[in-house]
Amino acid sequence: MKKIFTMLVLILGAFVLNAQTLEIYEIQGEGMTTPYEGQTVTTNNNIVTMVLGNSFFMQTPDSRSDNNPNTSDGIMVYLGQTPEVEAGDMVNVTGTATEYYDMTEISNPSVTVVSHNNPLPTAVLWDENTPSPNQPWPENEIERFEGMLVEFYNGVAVSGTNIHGDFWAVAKSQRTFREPGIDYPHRISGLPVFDMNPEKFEIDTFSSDPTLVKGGNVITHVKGCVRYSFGDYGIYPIELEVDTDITPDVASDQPENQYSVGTLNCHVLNDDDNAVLQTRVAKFSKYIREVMKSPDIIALQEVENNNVLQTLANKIHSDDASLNYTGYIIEYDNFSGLNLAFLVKDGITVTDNFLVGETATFNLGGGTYDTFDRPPYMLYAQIDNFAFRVLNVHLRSRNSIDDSQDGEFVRVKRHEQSLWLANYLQNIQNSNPTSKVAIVGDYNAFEFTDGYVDVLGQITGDPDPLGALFEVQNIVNPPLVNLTKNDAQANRYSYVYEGDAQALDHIVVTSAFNNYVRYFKFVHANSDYPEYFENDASSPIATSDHDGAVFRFTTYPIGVEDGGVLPTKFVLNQNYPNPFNPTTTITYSLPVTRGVETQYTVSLQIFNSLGQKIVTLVNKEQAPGNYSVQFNAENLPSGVYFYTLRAGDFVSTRKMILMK
Ligand SMILES: [Ca+2]
Ligand SMILES: [Ca+2]
Ligand SMILES: [Ca+2]
Ligand SMILES: [Ca+2]
Repeated sequence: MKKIFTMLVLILGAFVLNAQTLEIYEIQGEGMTTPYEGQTVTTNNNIVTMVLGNSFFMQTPDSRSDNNPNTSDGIMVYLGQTPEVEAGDMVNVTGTATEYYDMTEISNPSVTVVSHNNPLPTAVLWDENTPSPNQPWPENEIERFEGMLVEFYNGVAVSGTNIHGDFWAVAKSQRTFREPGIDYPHRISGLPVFDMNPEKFEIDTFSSDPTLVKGGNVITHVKGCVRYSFGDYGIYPIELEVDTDITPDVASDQPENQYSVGTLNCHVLNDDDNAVLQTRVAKFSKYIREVMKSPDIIALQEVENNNVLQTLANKIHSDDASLNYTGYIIEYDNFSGLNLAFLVKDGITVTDNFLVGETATFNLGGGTYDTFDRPPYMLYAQIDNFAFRVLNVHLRSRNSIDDSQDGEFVRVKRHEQSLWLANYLQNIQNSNPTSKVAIVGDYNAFEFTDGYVDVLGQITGDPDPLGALFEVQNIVNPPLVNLTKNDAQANRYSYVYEGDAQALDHIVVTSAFNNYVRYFKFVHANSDYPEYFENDASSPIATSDHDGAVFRFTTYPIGVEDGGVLPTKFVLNQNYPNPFNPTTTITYSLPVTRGVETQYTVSLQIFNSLGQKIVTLVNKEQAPGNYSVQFNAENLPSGVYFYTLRAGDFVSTRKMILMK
């Protein structure tokens, strides 16, 4: 028995040492790794498809393909030096079948060129279903193309080009967005799951000669070889036709009668290195002025200290002398040394500013923890008599949210932050339902549920019906308005993570404020733009990793029944119908007056012909706008009546006739 076994080992050993002649698809196999790993293999008469710096790709000619979609007909040959072959060469290769960080290749090869100028094998066509957008994904969904020529038409870039020359793409016309739910393959019964958009892959251009794109740019056509690197599949293009317009997507110019608040996460703006700080403030100045269009108030996150903030304010002023911003920052001791801050333009009066929630704590597993590492920062502002507040937030990120050790803490902390803010904001609404509050900043949460915590749903009182592990508690009423949902679906993002566009930053307003809101937009020059400009002081592109958002409002509300056109004078109109029986409608207008109190004390009363008051139809504070009131006289006798409108100093009376 022992003798037979020894003989078998010797025979196998001899087999391994002698090169086996195989087709490429046999070397690749149907699995995730080559069945010949570590063995010497020979494969003859294949076509070179692409030559890289120290390697090349080759593929089985069409005539010899196994036509098996589960095996790749292509493979990389790694030389470690410049290959002396060209695309179209037919070659014989002997070398070691290797899995180099899970990329199948033939290494230490000897290469013989058989002939030149052969046609390249036909590329496999990718489309909206290949790679599959659906989970569960076959393990070899892209592995089966590894090393092989593929192509697609009318795809789209889903990220900007990174510093290595790579960008994310899909072989379909729809961009990939973060979707509601828990990251697949994690799941909790009854809760939504985000499929992770498996249809994404990278396109690798070369850092020495990168193709610069931004997310959303159309890829008219790409053909290239599939590679695997650092956990992701990608294509090295041999043909690439892509839109390279990287113009920033900026806010419109601010109309004269509007005011604005913006938010921007500054991605660790510190003064550790003064040269870096000078470049960065130059970029921030451009981003704030040219992309955000100089909002009247800018809420900033991740600013280290007052020196940094002051340097930025000074830079903006030196770039445009008409812009005078005052910086507000409360340096709060926290682990990152990063703080919330405001820049406030001249013309806006700041009456107070303070942190909230510094003392809030929650309990978990016998421990007590701070609810906020970065307590929200409140600013009280006033424009003439129009008072409003801006609450700047930077909530706990989702990092480690799925982790079996730390995940629970992250989830509970996010839930506790949401609850604290919901209660705090509802207290404001309870004490004064007309409070105009904008809660702006980096929520580290989406406008929908992430399956664990519906952060925005809890804070706004407008929960995502898909639900969350921590059910939204009924605290906030009336609901707050997340302006993110006002922006076009395709524009709802401030951040891009591996090709998934997502809104982490939001501007939420009380419903009392929403009636004054005229404009909201995410502005884009960062999150899905080329990283190449991050050290270019002359460009606003790649100023931060987040994009900003801007909203604008007037100090007078949007007309309720007039389609937004506000009256410019007091009017009490003749009732209609008139004569009437028994109901009629009375309409009146309260004008917009710039720079003065915009709430009127309004009364509308009905009198009989003897001057006796019959009824008060309106008695309250009202904003500029057009109003309409029904009057029902079914219990009154026929006759002449009068109605009188008082609004501030304005008084007007009209006559009407009830005919029964
Ligand atoms: Ca095949
Ligand atoms: Ca592989
Ligand atoms: Ca492989
Ligand atoms: Ca998806």
